Amino acid sequence: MYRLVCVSCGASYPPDEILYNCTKCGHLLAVRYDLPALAVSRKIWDSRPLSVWRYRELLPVTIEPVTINEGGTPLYHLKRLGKELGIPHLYAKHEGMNPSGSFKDRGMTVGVSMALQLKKKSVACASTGNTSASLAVYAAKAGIPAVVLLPAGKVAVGKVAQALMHGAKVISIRGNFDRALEMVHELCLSHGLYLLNSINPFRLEGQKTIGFEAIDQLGGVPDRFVLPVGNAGNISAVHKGLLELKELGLVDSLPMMTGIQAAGSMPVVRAIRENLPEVIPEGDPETVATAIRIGAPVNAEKALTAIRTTGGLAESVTDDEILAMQRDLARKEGIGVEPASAASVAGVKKLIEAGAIDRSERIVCVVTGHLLKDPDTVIRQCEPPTEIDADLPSLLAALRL
Ligand code: AN7
Repeated sequence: MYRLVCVSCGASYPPDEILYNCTKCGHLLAVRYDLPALAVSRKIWDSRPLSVWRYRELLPVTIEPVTINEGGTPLYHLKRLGKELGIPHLYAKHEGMNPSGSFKDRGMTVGVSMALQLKKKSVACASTGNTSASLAVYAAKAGIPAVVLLPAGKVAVGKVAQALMHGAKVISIRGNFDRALEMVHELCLSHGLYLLNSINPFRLEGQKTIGFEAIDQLGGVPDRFVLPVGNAGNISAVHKGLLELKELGLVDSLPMMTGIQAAGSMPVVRAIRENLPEVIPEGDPETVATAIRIGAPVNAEKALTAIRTTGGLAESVTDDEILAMQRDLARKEGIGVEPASAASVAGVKKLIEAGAIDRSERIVCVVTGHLLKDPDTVIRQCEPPTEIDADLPSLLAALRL
């Protein structure tokens, strides 16, 4: 029903081959379905609950999946923020509402299911945090061991807590995410662990369902999809899924794919701005949005194509802009997200103010992870609680009543 196809040279491999790169040219592989042969129908999808597995005909898993109800996340109409920005059709897809609190669960339900389908006995990843938390959760559900490599001192505490509590073997390396990914890749090739970073073509299949769900919830294709970009897996995955819907005749237009990066970590934005054929890695990325503190995004090639071919945009936002939007989402919309997630909406604000986006557009921002992932960054921005003696006069004084 599908093959693994090189995104660059088109070389094709059988579906059960355990490969992360094309053996001919070294580029990444993607799952290519024989779309006309699939029994996909809108009617069947509509009869199922909103979730990753609603779209199972467009997923590679044939066994009973490892699932804990991922996807089916809310799409919120940001009326108050939209009004402030003068954009009436601004939406946020809150991926922080997934089981482990980030969009990574969509990829991991598929990726860990594929690990079992391919008879792998253990799984591994490098991570800025959320991937490790999600992998730990799904490996626990599957009953197989997981190894996760984290950049020491640069992972938000909630994510480390999850990886530890769900039983992964957690290794902190004295190096950044990009180095951790190189190391875990080598480990997996030499020792047979199944690699579940976004170079794994199956994991990204799960993540493409963000786009499917948003279209189903909106009742149509938005003009623009805006995503925070780290390794650029998610923006590539959503684009791939939408191309499949178009080829199947289920949609007739594609949204403008728009990627937002942190100003201290913006190789994709640079490549778009300077019209480079490929990204130039940044050796020392830095941002408060540690989830997207990635200098050498492995999926950049696909992300550049997604942005360019859809007429999308790429923009960077400063840490201050990210944190200001994190507060705005929390206080004006009741939506609690981690800094990387606020980057998408902060990017829209910046692009609107620069006149780069038409105000009548229907815009879906993907907010990727939950506020509680990174409580330290939240606490640092807020006044501490007011501590008082346990009597009413003290309470009234504290409230200035
Ligand atoms: C909240 O966990 O890379 O562009 O190792 O956690 O697909 O990499 C996390 C990435 C955006 C960027 N928002 O997605 C990891 C990791 C949040 C994230 C991204 C991440 P990609």
